[in-house]
Amino acid sequence: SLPVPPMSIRFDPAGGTLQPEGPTLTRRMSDLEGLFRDHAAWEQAVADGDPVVYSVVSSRVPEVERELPQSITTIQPGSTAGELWMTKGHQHPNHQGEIYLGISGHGGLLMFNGTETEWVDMTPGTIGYMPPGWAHRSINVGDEPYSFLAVYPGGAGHDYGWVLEHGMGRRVLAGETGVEFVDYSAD
Ligand code: M6P
Ligand code: ZN
Repeated sequence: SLPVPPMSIRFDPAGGTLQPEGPTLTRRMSDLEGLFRDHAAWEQAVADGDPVVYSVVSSRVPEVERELPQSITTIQPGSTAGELWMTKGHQHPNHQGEIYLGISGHGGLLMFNGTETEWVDMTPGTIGYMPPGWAHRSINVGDEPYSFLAVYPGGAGHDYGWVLEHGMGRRVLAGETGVEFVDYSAD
């Protein structure tokens, strides 16, 4: 990838785009295999139109060592068998930190270091900090799309296998009066 010059990057909330724009990723329900507690409900959701769960628009800053890429993720509101819609979640292979900034909607940042879990409630203006070694997943806990900015080291990488193997410590469910947490050990 080519180096980029110093620049200003604009986010257009209405269009959900960055200018100048970089790569865009769309994750549908079928891309979240093995992540929801209720496998049959997940399969049914895939069969029922395979909805878009979230999208990630990135700037042109490349994901390479010493660069500082950014992206904006928008998670749609929804739940599958009571489990709120979420990102896949990942660990950074070389344990590097990352920050998120809430832009719109209401979400949460679930972090897991293999032993402990942490939850950061994310509203517009909240900066969530992920220390090195904490896997992270974002969840939409509201009834409108939840968008946040991510800024991360270009060499951080995405280890999705770690989450499939270790889980995220807790699951985030839509309860009667708000968000409810259950341990993965309850699966
Ligand atoms: C944030 C950042 C990205 C990540 C995206 C979606 O924007 O952390 O690096 O790719 O969220 O999360 P995931 O990769 O877990 O699907
Ligand atoms: Zn990350």
